Amino acid sequence: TRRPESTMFGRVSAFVQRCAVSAFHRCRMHDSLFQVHPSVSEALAENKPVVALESTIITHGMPYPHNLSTAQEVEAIVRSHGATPATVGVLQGRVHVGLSQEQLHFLSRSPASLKVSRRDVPYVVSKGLSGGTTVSGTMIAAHRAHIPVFVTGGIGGVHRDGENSMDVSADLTELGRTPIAVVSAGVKSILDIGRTLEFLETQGVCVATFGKRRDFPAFFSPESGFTSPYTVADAEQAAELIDGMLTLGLQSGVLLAVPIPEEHAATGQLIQEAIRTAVAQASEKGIRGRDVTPFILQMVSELTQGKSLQASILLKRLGCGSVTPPKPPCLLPPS
Ligand code: PSU
Ligand code: MN
Repeated sequence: TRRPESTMFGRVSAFVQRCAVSAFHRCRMHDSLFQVHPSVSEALAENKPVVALESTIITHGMPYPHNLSTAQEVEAIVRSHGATPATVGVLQGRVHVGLSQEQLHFLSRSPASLKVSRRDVPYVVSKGLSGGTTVSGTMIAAHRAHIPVFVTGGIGGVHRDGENSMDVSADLTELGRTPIAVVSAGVKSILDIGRTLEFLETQGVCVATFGKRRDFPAFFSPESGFTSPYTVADAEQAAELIDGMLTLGLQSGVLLAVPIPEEHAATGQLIQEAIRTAVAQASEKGIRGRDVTPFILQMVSELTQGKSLQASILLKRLGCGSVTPPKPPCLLPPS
């Protein structure tokens, strides 16, 4: 008779068994792989509002020190509204929900940070690496910490030509499988917004624009040429929508799209046009790969500088106003 290990099935099952035993011991050893900051757990225990925040913007969206000051500024805004910020990130293999000042500093200066989406979680954790969580990575951690609301800038979407490349952000599938309300300024117009909305429908994501307008916003612009299936007039209606998602036990999320405020719309338009020009110029000049982002940044900065002081201030705040190309890439061009 053949020993079980000599058959293919035997070898596979022995391997799986070893993995399971090892994973079990690792789990017991590393209860601390998932860390919730005391300020966050206290707020949650007292039923106080908590807002989750992502960190890819810190690690891959802006250069230091703009990334740090922006992260601190956003946390301060959350606090000024009486809520507790919970910035999510992975530090040396541990998933953190809520970061201390030291941890924010660490993440904003850590050059080896990875961009952590759902698929990256097992790797960064097992290797003890650090990274900024994308919308999908942040949703996973927020859900595990029982935080239902998460605020970000722009979410990922279906890329242009995505019907061929299949470059569809994991943010969209995450919204389809995790009951979190993601509040964002919509989807950047460099993406295929029409297909993004179609895909969100397929995934069962409830999309609503906040305010009076039905338009689905495009980050820099209050309109994208597409409409949201729904609108919520105010915070109370938004809360009712989230309540509906949670009490019915839906396993899918909500996307609340908040358009750029009226007073910034003109500036946003200016930046968007500059981006469009820069992207066209880059492809015309045959600029490729890692040179694309610095080229676009430089050109957007030049194009907007003279035209509007407000635009350059906004760009500076986004970390894109510097003439020396920042590295890692800023959040303006395609990620
Ligand atoms: N879109 C933006 N700015 C960003 C991102 C997207 O306008 O910074 C970041 C977010 O963290 C988002 C991620 O979750 O990129 C999506 O990346 P990908 O397309 O590779 O899924
Ligand atoms: Mn992608």
